[in-house]
Amino acid sequence: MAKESLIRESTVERVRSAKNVFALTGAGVSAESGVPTFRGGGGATVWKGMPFDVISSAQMVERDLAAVWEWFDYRRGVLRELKPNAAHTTLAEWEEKFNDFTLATQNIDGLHAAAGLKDVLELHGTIWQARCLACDRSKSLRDERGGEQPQRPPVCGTCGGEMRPDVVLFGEMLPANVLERAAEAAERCDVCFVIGTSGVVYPAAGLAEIAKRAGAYVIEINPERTALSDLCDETIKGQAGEILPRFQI
Ligand code: BV8
Ligand code: ZN
Repeated sequence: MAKESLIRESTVERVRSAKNVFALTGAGVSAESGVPTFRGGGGATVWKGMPFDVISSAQMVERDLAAVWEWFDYRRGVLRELKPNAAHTTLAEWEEKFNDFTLATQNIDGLHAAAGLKDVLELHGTIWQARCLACDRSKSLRDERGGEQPQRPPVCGTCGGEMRPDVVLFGEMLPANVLERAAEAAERCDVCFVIGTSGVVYPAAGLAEIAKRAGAYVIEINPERTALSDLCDETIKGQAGEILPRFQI
């Protein structure tokens, strides 16, 4: 049994008495569901020789949309069988327990919603939708069965245009309304959790800075130190799925 991470009683009390809680999550919150992270564990994800921030970039959509679809179809295939873990389910329970709980995720895997979280701020979009390059309409990819080879790139049912993954790629703006709501929640929270993120991708990582500047107590949950660790009031070293349920909110 891995050594239990220490959670200070004073921290548990502080969280239990918090009115407004904001949580920023990254790939690490899905790690215990079997979703590979991007950077942790000593190596960045590479796809067909391209680092993921090259294949997951705006210019790749122009340069090679078919390769972008191959990359996201591969990841959807991995995700299709995976389930939320205790971190996702605990955070979904917290939505009912705090009078003001907002969660913003950098993840595109849909696992927070699958765990029952009703209002998920998906800062980087979702792997489960396609969006038309011509008219911006989106459509769900949920009904595509694994194993089939659906048409790629998908064709927009409205205008016949080519569609792309409905995901925010490197070099692209985040959905303004989503980022705004996340920033407002970070601004007003008493406690900010930073869970399972290496804290290198902006503007998402900047949400922890907003919370800190606004006077929140910032708690990081991560087995490793990150780019945000110095900013946090404390880092609880360990796995999110093991630590979060122990707050017993
Ligand atoms: C933007 C969707 C304005 C795609 C993602 C040059 C040109 C343009 C922009 C930039 C540029 N240089 C820098 C930038 C800004 C860039 C950026 O921040 N780059 C970084 C790398 C330096 N940002 C952008 O481009 C953003 N847009 O700036 O727009 C603009 C517009 C035009 C021109 C200029 C500026 C858009 C960023 C969004 C990119 N899309 N995802 C996809 O998924 O393929 S980001 C991608 O990284 C994922 O969303 C991922 O979630 C995210 C961040 O990674 P993490 O979530 O932190 O995951 P990571 O693997 O890194 O870490 C996991 C952590 O979990 C580790 O710490 C590990 O220890 C921990 N862990 C492991 N197991 C557990 C655990 N923790 C807890 N429990 C466990 N069990
Ligand atoms: Zn269209």
